[in-house]
Amino acid sequence: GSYKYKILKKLQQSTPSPVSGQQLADDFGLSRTAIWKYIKQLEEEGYTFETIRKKGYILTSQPNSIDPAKIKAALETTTFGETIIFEETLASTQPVAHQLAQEGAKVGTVVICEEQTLGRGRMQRPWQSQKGKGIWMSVILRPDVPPYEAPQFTLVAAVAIAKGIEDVAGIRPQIKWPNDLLIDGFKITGILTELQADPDRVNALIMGIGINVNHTMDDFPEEIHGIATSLKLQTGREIDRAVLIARILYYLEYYSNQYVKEGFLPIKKEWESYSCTIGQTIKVTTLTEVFYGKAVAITNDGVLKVQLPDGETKSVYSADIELKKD
Ligand code: BTX
Repeated sequence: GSYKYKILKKLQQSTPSPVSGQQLADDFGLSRTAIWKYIKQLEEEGYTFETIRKKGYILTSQPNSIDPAKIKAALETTTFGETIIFEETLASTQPVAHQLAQEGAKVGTVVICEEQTLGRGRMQRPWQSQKGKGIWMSVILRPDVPPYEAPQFTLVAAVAIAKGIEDVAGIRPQIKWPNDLLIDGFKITGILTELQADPDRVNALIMGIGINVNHTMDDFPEEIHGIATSLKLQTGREIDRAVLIARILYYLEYYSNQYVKEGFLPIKKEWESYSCTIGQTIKVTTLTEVFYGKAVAITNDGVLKVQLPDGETKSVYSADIELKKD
């Protein structure tokens, strides 16, 4: 099976140019007949090829599946995505990833499914995860950082996802502190960072990522019309989820490594370039209070600074914020 996806990767990389059967045969030390058989197998999985006489095969379309082998064919990481646990339906990918992390799963292990029946956001709020439409995944990180730095990884993930979306969908999302990606003010992505830690050491971060990819408005339940949007609604085209997943894993690996080596500062600059929060008047809801103010900055630790009407500045570590549209 692995030759099949190596051949696929070659064809993906050369699109829209053809690759000859002979070339593929030479590259992998296979016969041309073997190559032809793999192409037929890929066609059965829903890939389509144009065959040009004497020139070879051009990949013309791909099924929009999140088959682990297809994700792997698109991966450009060192370790992230090496292990991918795929299920058609899960209540939520988070508890599965928690369990695996406890059992010692490696950094970069991914749990992903086509549909979540009990997807959740922060504070047990529901996360709508329609079958086949989005990316519902949890990634296990094991950064060597103290637990109090964990919340910054939500910002790291936000940057990684924003970059991945920008590369693959050609559209630039905005980051709303701390854990939402928006396009045009509508929510495209939610991030849920959960922690397994000792008092002084992070054992695992379970990074839950939900991205609305190929939804039409009808695919969303009524209660989030007016809140949610999808990449397809925003770009007018179907986005290949496997390619987007691979790209996000690439950036997640890159930026989480960079965080551990260089700290938050270089990532903070990226974060700021995507931010739609700083400079805005916002409503802040924490567990204990609600107040209004102006978001003035994030600190080098990822803490949001909010200036109140009386001039006092507050540090916000964790909250829901609403951008005031006026
Ligand atoms: P959050 O608490 O910031 O956002 C949850 C809120 O977002 C809901 O109350 C609702 O208003 C709105 N909402 C629900 N579903 C959607 C949607 N599909 N698109 C846009 N808005 C929506 C955000 O929490 C964190 C979400 C993480 C989801 C991932 S998916 C993989 C992993 N598994 C799992 O159960 N959760 C994470």
